[in-house]
Amino acid sequence: MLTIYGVYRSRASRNVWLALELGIPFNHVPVIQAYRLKGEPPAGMLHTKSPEFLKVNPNGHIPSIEDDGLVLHESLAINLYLARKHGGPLAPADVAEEGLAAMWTLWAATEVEPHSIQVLYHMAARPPEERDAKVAEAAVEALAAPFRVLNEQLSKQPYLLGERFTVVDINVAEVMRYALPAKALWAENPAVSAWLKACHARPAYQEMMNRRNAEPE
Ligand SMILES: N[C@@H](CCC(=O)N[C@@H](CS)C(=O)NCC(=O)O)C(=O)O
Repeated sequence: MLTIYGVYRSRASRNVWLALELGIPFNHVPVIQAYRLKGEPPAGMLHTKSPEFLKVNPNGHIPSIEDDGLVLHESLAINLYLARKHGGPLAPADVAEEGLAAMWTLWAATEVEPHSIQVLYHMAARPPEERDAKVAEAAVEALAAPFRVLNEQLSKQPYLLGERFTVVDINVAEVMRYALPAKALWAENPAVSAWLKACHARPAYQEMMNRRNAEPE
């Protein structure tokens, strides 16, 4: 049985979305980010620096999974593993698609996420007095090129691997989502906007978001 460690308001959302798409049962252990705690955590709740959780993930980060004795960290790698394990249309179908899945996933992690997370922090998530407009501006500027690359790809085909929605769309959509506050980037790249809208219309995404919104902020 799969166990997913990490509150829904974290990168665990990526794994929960995929598990719901796959229709696989899972235990959810809501480990919270230590930096979000104001005082002691609710009784029995683990956080990212709890000794019990550090035994699962010595990096002190969420998410992690445990699946039939295998422990994995890194949200995007976890998704590639779960898709490969369970197969079906969400998984890469052959070695060429495996290559493309790794390429787009690593592209999202390296070319997009370092900037999209800054957009999220400095345009939306942090209290206004902790936001830095210059950091936000630099992040938006850095995202112009990757947005163009993605827009070109999605102008040719509806999803990243072609005609069907796959784990690759989940991995890239979850990283791109952080850039939503930068409205101009989305307006300038209509194929990216249409693709994200289609990804977010999926029942599994909406179920994941309902669970996330039900969690205390
Ligand atoms: N590259 C990692 C990043 C994991 C990460 O930074 N997770 C955040 C929550 S989304 C975390 O655990 N923060 C808690 C902390 O730094 O104490 C992944 O994709 O899984």
